[in-house]
Amino acid sequence: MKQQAYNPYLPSYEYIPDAEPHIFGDRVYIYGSHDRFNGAFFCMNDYVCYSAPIDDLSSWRYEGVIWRKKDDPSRPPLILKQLYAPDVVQGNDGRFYLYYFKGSMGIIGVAVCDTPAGKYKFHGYVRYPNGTLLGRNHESDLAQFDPGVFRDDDGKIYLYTGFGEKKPNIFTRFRPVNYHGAMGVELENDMLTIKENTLTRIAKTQHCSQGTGYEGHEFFEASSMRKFEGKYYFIYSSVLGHELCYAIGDSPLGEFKYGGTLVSIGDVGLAKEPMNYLGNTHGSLIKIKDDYYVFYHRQTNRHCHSRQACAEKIIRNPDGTFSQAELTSCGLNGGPLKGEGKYPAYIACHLYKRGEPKFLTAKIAKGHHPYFTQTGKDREERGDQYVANFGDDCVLGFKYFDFAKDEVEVSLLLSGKPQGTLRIKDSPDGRELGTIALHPTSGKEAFHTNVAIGTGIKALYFDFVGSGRFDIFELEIQ
Ligand code: FUB
Repeated sequence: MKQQAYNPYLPSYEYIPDAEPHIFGDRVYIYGSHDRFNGAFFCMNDYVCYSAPIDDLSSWRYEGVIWRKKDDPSRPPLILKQLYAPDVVQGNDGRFYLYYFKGSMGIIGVAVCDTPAGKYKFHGYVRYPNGTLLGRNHESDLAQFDPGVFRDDDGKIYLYTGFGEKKPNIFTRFRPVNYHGAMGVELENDMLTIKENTLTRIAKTQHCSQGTGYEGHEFFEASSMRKFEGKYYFIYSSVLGHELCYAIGDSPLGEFKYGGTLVSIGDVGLAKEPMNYLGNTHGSLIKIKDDYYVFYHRQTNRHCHSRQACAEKIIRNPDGTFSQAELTSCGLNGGPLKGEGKYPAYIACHLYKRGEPKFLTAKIAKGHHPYFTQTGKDREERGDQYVANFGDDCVLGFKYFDFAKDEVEVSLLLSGKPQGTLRIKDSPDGRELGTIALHPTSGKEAFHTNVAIGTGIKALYFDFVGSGRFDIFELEIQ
């Protein structure tokens, strides 16, 4: 029997941001960067891959390490070894090509493999027809970053990259300084050489957006291309960081018009205040069977180096536009979770302290803010992620459950020093369904009450009024 699928959809010890989903055969594969839990920088681990059958998106299989930092022949120093967001495309020779950004050199590396998730081998660097590497023309090149690759129905292969930085900083000083747009090129069949005269600017950055429709949501990073029903969708992370946006066009290098926001990791645009702590996000769109999904990453652990892969169903409208997807706990499940059973607290889709700034900053890291974390060090087993540091005016939300009974018992497993009242609601500021008096615990303790929830598809929210901080491990509905 199929299990239920949650957000994040991979094991809770897995920190994979920037995941690009692709269907090869009858499986969906994700290719992302690989954060180290509690790492000092982004992307400190080697690339790993996961895949799931397209008819069971709850069953993700670990495919192992597909590319290591040391597999690239150049040897950058220290942090410049990080492997940032990659992408994979199947070439016309049937092989699979992995594109990654060589941060230290500002260039794009390519590795190749006979299967979607085997051990990739170094293939070369993307270059102009005269042999100059893309990104090494410091005067004329656009800044390179986050390669996205796309194979059109006619077999032509395209590469998209770019960075919308305002001005050079310590991390960009090795790269070209032209931040005036994302760019696209067509590649030759060798998957490395740029076809003569195909370099085109795609989405607008803050440097060139006035009067274009991109204002306020200009391109920043995370280029990705998809095609649905003859329309081309350029997906990117905007200057706001916390959202994925799209631009729409009629050809792979054609003019792209701003389309809208696909998802925000704080539901900004849908909610009256950010419903999570915000940092960057990156991902893409995919159609799996009859449904469209947006893949993205969330932030955990009070800083931006422990990001996790999530996905939501998204509506493509008859006119080809997409409506912004809301954050849920049940993204790939195909519908709400059962309104009974035990659920880990880390599948909450909203977690924040009311009325406080929600950008991940040093203040958040030190302050009295709730967050997702795990015990111990980065590892590839024994996930035990939980909600830490919950307290007065903090909010924890799960969406959605399908309740079959009018009345259910709701129980939270927690530990810590709460002294006050936990309120159960159907939305962050909605109807109060019940309350539970909390007291300090010695170890983990379950607190429960009956609530008249009513049958149907509902959200469950918890907030706390009182003193003391506590950790939350599990939600149980009976
Ligand atoms: O994961 C490292 C960087 O953060 C990616 O390359 C960007 O797109 C952002 O997600």
